[in-house]
Amino acid sequence: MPLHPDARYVTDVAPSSGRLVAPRADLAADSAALSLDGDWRFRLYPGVDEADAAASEVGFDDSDWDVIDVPSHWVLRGDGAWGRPIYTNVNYPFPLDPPFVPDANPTGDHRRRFSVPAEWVESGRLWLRFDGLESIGRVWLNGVEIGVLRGSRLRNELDVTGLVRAGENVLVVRVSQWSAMSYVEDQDQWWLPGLFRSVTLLRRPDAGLDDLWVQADRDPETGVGVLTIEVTADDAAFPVRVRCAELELDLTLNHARASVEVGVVEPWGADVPRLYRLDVSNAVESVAVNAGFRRVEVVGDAWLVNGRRLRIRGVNRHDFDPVEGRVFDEALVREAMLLMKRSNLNAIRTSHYPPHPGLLDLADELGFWVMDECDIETHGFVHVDWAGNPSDDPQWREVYLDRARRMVERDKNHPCVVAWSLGNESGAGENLAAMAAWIRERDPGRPIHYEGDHSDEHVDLVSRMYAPLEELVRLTEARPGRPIIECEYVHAMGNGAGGIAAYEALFDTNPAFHGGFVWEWRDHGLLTRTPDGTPFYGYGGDFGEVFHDGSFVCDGMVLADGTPTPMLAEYAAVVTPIKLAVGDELTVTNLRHDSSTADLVFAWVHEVDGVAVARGVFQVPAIEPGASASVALPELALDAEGEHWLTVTAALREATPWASAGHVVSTGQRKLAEVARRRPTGSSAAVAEGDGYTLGDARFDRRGALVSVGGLDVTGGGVTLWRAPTENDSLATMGSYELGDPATTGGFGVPGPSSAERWRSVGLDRLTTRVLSLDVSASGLVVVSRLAAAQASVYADVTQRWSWVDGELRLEVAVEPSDGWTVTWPRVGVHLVLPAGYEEASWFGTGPGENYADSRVAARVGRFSAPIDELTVPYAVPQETGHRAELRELVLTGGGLPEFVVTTDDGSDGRPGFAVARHSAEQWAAASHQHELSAPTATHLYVDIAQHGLGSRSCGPDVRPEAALWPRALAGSMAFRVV
Ligand code: IPT
Repeated sequence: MPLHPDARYVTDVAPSSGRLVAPRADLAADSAALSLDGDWRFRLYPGVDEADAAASEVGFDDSDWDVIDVPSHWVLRGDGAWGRPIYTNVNYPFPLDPPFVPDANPTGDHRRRFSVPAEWVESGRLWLRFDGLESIGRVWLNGVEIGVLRGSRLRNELDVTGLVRAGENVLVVRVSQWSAMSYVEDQDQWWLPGLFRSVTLLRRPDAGLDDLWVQADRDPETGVGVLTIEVTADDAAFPVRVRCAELELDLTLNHARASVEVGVVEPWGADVPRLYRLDVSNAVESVAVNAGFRRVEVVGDAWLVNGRRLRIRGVNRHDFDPVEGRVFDEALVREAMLLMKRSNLNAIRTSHYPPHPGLLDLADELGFWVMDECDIETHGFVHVDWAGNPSDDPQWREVYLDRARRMVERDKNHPCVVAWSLGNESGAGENLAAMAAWIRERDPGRPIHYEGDHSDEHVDLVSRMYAPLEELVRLTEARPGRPIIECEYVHAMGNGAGGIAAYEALFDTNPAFHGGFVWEWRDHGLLTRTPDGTPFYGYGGDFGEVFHDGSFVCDGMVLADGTPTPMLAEYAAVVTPIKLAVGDELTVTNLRHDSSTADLVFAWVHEVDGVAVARGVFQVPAIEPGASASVALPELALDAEGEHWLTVTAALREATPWASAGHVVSTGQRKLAEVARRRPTGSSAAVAEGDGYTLGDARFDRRGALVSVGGLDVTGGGVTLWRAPTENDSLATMGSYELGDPATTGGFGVPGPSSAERWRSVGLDRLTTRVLSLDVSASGLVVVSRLAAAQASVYADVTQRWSWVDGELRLEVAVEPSDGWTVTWPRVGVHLVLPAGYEEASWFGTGPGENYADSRVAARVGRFSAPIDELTVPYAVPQETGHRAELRELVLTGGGLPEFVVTTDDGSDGRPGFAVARHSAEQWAAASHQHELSAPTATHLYVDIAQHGLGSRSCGPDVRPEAALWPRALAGSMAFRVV
């Protein structure tokens, strides 16, 4: 049965309708407002047709309805009684049949009574504001229908003057999950219906300051500021006074618009977010505006702010919380933004809709370049080659234009907004072109961005996502004289992304590159429970969805619970604007936008084998943005035995609003010398004993596998080539270097099986061992074995030379692949199984975080210690984690167990790295959530001679050739000791 005529509005292709107020700026006014947040009566219907027509009537009895708090998403309340969240990425979770949506269209009636004081209705106007509701709302006030609201992440205001009564009023909002608008809101995120942003009744005085636009320009040459103020209000609203004590400004406007020169001003920028507070007032209302003086321009291939090219060290950010969904919490968001600042991030793309306005207030205050993106995405049409795409269908033109208007008008006063983005992944078309034209006309002061149309005709910034290096280089030729950015890159899903430093190095080669925005800030795991009550962060499929996109919603630099992943530290180290080159001297380069290095202390420490022996501070002159300076290294004594390292840090001299004094902005390191140690000689003989062999204090079984060391159960010791695939190993959305020649494929390679699929196809996850020979001699035990998988003709031969020297068990390993391998190897590692119970690890090697061949910038050489549980990262999907390259010495302690010590040698293939974990690669690979891992029964130690890089192939380029582990002869040596 088709929709009842009364319910057909849900499939109308139209902007909001009803008693709408023209879109206007988000203003901090002193006029009264009544928050309607809090408890509302709530009833959920299976479809819009089933909604109770009488519910809109004033006298309707809702006393038996449920209660819901606003703002909220009803699917995140009610313990499943009100439905569950659904996750899809590109796909629509309903048939592609625009503008229609399924009959099963969860529809929630929200009812609230509120009282207003009598004087509110006696004079002036009353406006009802909705900051966000998903995806469509029909609204009645005191039984009168006042509007149909569309545009989930955009503000709507309705003029309800004359409808509000003194005393009790009844507001009813009927929100449906699906509507025609869902076709243009196909962002990669949870579908979360509800009244998820505030509802407010505003008392608007007659002749109030309805809309204001303050443009604060600053001449980059002279520093002179010009304020242009535009007031949209009744004639009776004038004169309007604009005051700013700091600027000694007191201006009276008698008409809508005025410009005034205010002398030399300090610029607003992401490094130094200098705001001037303006008071704009008239007889009835006063509004506070934070003005930031800056000029944004695109000149040739330069995207300039205040005359300097921007370098975007950015991140894509969604409004997201694992409990509340898209409901905004100022304190939590501030905390996250402080962490961004401490991680050297200076820019945010508000993927993929205008954020809660509070985000922009924080960005103004703390200093972030913001790309404000409109609430438009039609990605699912890509599956039908964009046939019927709303972006190019005249029927949708007004919807697109309306959204552009509502974004620009709401957010126009924010100095942080330095670009408007038309939306995301919506193909190409006339409606996008019309949006660009409207925005350009309305606000020529900010460039326009949109990635989805690679003709780049309607935009000021040439933008790509996940483009590999080669594609970016090609773009500089294809789009000469234009600024280039990556609006999404280095996909932070699971363990990765690797290869960040290669982008940074490329960006340094050509000024047309303005940097990029990481995809993305945070995993969108939603807090839920297993049937037996274990809490966990769920992803697609964990909420009973029949059709979903799995863990692709967990791809952030911080986990769902807010814990930073190692990628955040890696990104911070790669993009730091303070470059420290420690060579024969220290060279400091300042790539900040607008502050010198005067706020930094440059300290050094000299360590021998990771132990500090001397410290000092460099006298570095204040370096201006874009400049460098060099100073001499300290004179140091380098005769002690061991490795001599000089580590330099640039740290904050004083606390800032985002970090405490001493916060490290950049680190540089150099090995100064290595004075060789004397090595003990003289080894014990191996002897056959019982069912196996004895070598010093070590025992082996009859096939030469380790059984114990110094009386401690230490088993295995064989070579493994397998790692639990990362999501970059197991997903292959965008092609692979393994298959494609970068020169002919633009660098993406051609689509092909993922690394994990290839690895499994040759049985790397199920290798078997056959001992080829076992030599027992006076110098030890030599075991040669062959690793191969069922039905495979390729193999690897492993030679293990065990010896007992000076109280420790030494192992030299050599691995030799057969001919015919066509896949990379995940790792070449020695796997030892120790008793469960070890608690702590301390090591001399690289750290503090995990690091791989293509993610090693944040790692430094030194001594570190950590609880074993913190050596691995609980990614949403269990996967390879915890590798730290170039180990020298590792000590495991705790659990009442004897100390277990591992040392390595620096050989022809470098020093092995290590990982210690509660679970094995096989156990990780078999689980799809952390809570599926069984209780630990062992401590797993991997000493890796090599590991494959990480890459970014879950969405982007594969591991680059220089970090790929192709089968080759490899060797390493290590020693084990029980104390
Ligand atoms: C790109 C999307 O813009 C973003 O929303 C997110 O889905 C990201 O990828 C992956 O996590 S689209 C991709 C198919 C290039």
